[in-house]
Formats: sequence, C-alpha cells, structure tokens
Amino acid sequence: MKLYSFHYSPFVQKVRAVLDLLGRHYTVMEVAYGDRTELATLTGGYIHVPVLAEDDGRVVCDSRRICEHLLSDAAAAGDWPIARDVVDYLGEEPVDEDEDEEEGEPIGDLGIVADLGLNDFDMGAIIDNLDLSSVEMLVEVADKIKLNPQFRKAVEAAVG
Ligand SMILES: N[C@@H](CCC(=O)N[C@@H](CS)C(=O)NCC(=O)O)C(=O)O
Repeated sequence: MKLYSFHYSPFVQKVRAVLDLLGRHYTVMEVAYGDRTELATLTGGYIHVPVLAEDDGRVVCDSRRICEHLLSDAAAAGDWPIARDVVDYLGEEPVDEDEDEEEGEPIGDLGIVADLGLNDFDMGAIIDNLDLSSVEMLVEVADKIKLNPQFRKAVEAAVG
C-alpha cells in the first residue's frame, strides 16, 4: 500500500504510527506541495494528505478515516491480542482470517444492552451493516442507548 504524505504533516505522522503499530508494510509517497496532479487523479480531486492507496485499488482520504479503515480491517483485527482475548473469553472459535469478511458471524450477547433500549435484533442490524465503520457502528449503538454526547466526546479525544 502507498501513503501519500508531506513529511512534516502531523496527520501523516498519526497514520504512520498506526501503520507501524500494526506492522503493515507501506511505501511513503512524498507529494510535492506545488504539484498534486497524481494525488488529485487518484482521489478524484482531494488534494490534502494523508491519502492511503491500497494495492487492491481502494483509496482512503483523511487521517481519521484511514485509521478507522486500518483498524476495522478483518485481517488486522485478527492480529490484536485484545480481540483474541475477547474470543477466548466468550469461548468462541478463533476468527478464520481467510474467511470472507461479509460472511463473518457476530459473536457474544447481542442483547447485552437490551435493558437500555437496544434489543438483539437491532444490535444485529447495526453490526451487519458493513457500510459503517467500526466507530460509526459504536455511534449508532451509543445513539440508541442515549449515550451519544458522552461517547462523541470520548471518540474525539481518542482519534481527533
Ligand atoms: N482532516 C484532514 C486534514 C489533513 C490536512 O489538513 N493536511 C494538510 C497537511 S498537514 C494538507 O494536506 N494541507 C494541504 C495544503 O496545505 O494545501 C486529515 O485528518 O487528514
């Protein structure tokens, strides 16, 4: 994958920190401040950095979206010790990294916050909606259980 960058950009540094923590291999594409033609062509007109270009053609703009994209990637999730601990704790089978992401089944108690107003059916609908990033799913959950102002504040403090 390629990361389009200005070397001094704090937004780029944030994404590089996440990429490095995940142990992902990437090529830094230093963009010339005065010539962003390649970047604009790639993104369809967005000329800020960072921009992430995956080898499979996916292009993600904006550091926050890039971080969400990297952290919600199914293969990367399988690499997180905390994700493995949750699977162990729930007594479930480990996630098969080769399995098609779209066919993955949710695990755990989907009715865990039913008493706060979000039943297992509605929880299932939120987490099956693969158009949402993991943070957007959590925002929906927080909305339904009426925790959104506090949740948004915590997310903004964590991801900027
Ligand atoms: N919200 C964007 C902000 C990105 C941004 O402002 N990047 C600056 C570099 S630090 C940029 O590309 N500026 C374009 C310019 O100066 O013309 C993000 O988080 O990625």
